[in-house]
Amino acid sequence: MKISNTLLGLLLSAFFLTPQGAVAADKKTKEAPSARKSIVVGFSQVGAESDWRRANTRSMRETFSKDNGYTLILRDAQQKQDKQTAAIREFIRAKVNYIVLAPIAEQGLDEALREAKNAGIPVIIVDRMIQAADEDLFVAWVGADFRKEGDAAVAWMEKTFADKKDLTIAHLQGTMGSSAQLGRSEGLREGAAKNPGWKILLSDSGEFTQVKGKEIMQRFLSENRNIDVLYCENDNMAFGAMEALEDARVPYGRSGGLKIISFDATRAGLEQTLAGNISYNVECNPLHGPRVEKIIRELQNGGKPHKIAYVDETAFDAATISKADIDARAY
Ligand code: GZL
Repeated sequence: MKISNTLLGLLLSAFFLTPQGAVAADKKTKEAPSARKSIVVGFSQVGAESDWRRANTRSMRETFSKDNGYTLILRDAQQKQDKQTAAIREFIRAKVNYIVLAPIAEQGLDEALREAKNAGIPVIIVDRMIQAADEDLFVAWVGADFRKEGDAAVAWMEKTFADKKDLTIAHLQGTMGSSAQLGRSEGLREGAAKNPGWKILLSDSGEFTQVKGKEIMQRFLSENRNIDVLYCENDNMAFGAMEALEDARVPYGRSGGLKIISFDATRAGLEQTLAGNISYNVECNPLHGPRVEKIIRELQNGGKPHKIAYVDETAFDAATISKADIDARAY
């Protein structure tokens, strides 16, 4: 009995061929990994303004990979908050399973986060904090204790300048209103209040970028060259400040003169610390990917993750850092 091609085609598609023509995994073989329903994560990232930020993005991309069972939708806000609001709304429309947010500033996202909550999408905050009107607008936060970072820098200043009655400080701040800037600046302000001889003569924001850090340092130097300490709220602004100091032939670091304190302890920042150009560098760990994944796994299993989780951090002194310290670093 001759079976027509059409009938044969119908028989095959009924039993073996999926509509796309791929052979369906039969019941006996393990489910094909790519067929396992991947968890869709929408990640709104601050930008790409610094080495720290790029290391943070790398950590998230490496963790939320296809091979690990995820689909990552990453949106770079280019340090503009309205882009973060738009990204959160895009994720809601896309019905992602989780929203991860690295907020630019502490205020201004409540409305979008409330929409995410009403859509039933859990929000995890990483890195900087938000001052949400309603604590339930996010399920968990993981990041650094920025005030503690500032206190570590102040403790080093108190030890290093114990015999210096008067101390002139220039303060290069990060993005105003970000938790990193608020905490690190508060640490310095409290330190100056405890040490009457400390004077914060110059202060302005370099937006955590190298270009702006150089520009602000140039302005500082045009106003006052008698600076003992530059308290710089991240490595990239410190790199810009060093360019300005070199252009102005102002000595700094091991060669005497101005001492630079920095934050982040990125690889490039630690190389400058090893060289003695940065005198003290306070770590701010960017490897949040695995920590966020642990929170998602807990939620997937019906668990209740800690609302607030601080990362462990250390600091590096130019007087004691070694090449081995840098080689041992994961970023
Ligand atoms: C700190 C992070 C800051 C870094 C900067 O957790 O928010 O933003 O210190 C980065 O390098 O731009």
